[in-house]
Amino acid sequence: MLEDPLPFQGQLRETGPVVRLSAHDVYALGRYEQVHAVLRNWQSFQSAAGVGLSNFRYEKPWRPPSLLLEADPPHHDAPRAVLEKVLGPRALRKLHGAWFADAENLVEAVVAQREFDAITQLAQAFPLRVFPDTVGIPKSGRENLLPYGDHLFNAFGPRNDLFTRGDASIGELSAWVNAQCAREVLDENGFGAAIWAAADRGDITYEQAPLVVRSLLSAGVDTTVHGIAAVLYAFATHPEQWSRLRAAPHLARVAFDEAVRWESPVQTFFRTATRDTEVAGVPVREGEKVLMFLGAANRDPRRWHDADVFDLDRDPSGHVGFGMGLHQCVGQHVARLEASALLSALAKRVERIELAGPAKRHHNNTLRAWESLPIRVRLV
Ligand code: 4IA
Repeated sequence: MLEDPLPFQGQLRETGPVVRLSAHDVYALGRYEQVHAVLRNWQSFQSAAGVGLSNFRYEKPWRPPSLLLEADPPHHDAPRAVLEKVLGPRALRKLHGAWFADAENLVEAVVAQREFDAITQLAQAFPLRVFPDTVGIPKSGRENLLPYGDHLFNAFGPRNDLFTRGDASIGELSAWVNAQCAREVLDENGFGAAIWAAADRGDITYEQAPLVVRSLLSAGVDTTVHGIAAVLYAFATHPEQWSRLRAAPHLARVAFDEAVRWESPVQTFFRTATRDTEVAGVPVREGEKVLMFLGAANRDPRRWHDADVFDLDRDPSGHVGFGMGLHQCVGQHVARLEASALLSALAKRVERIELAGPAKRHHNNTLRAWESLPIRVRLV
């Protein structure tokens, strides 16, 4: 199932607009129309009871809930407004030059090897080069970022082997992450300091600031790593699309969004009904969990023509890979900037990109991820 979720997602979509998963006592949605509708309806489908399988009304969350992900209006809105500003297009314009230059340096060194693992050397290496520095955390301990994220995304459930194996080290990882959110340890020019400055202005409280920084470290690393991995895998297996990008490098952003649609690095999320309601005429009682399969919706043939095809000529906007509605990924501009910096650098130097061996999946309860992606490149 984690190795290849596509057959299940197809069955889910074809079974009906709402499917009962009796093993977990939840409703599941696989069609675009219903996933989209529930994501937009925060009034009837809340996030504050957790967006994983665990219902925070009855179970204590494994960490203090996120002020963004696991909150609803009105509490959600002040932290959201702060991050929208800190991570918005205006703020990112300042980073553009440095990130594109950094991507060139990394790509030059990596492609000189001709054969390499695109996961460790590009998809992980690039976000880890630019993002932690930009948040402003110290250098030491950064090896904790990916394992922390991996556990966070496993912890959305179910409580299987992946979850329990991560449990052993999460105390230490969490302690390290939480320590990076303190004002004293953050560089004064970074996203982290900008969040603390918002507390000085009274836009959020001083109690909220470290948790908002924690959201950056939680949601900003593994997601971009696997988003970039998705687009690299797509190009390695679609040489004609690589040629298309090389002929029109401005398509880098569209390519990234199309890869996010096609692979859906974040595969699933829950909401919880706040009242007796319905989805597609099926009654859903107050307090029930609804599981949305973003990956299934992003390949729903009712919404997408040739849904399984990675195609730079389509308009992928409207995909739910970043979510939809008021929780829609607040870091998506950061992710697009990272991906387009890397793709632009590659497109300049690499004429052909192909798999050099079997790609290996990394299993995670929420993420569609890669362990390794052996790549061979032919240089221009
Ligand atoms: C947070 C959905 C995923 C990308 C995500 C994970 C954690 C947080 C937000 C989003 O800790 O705020």
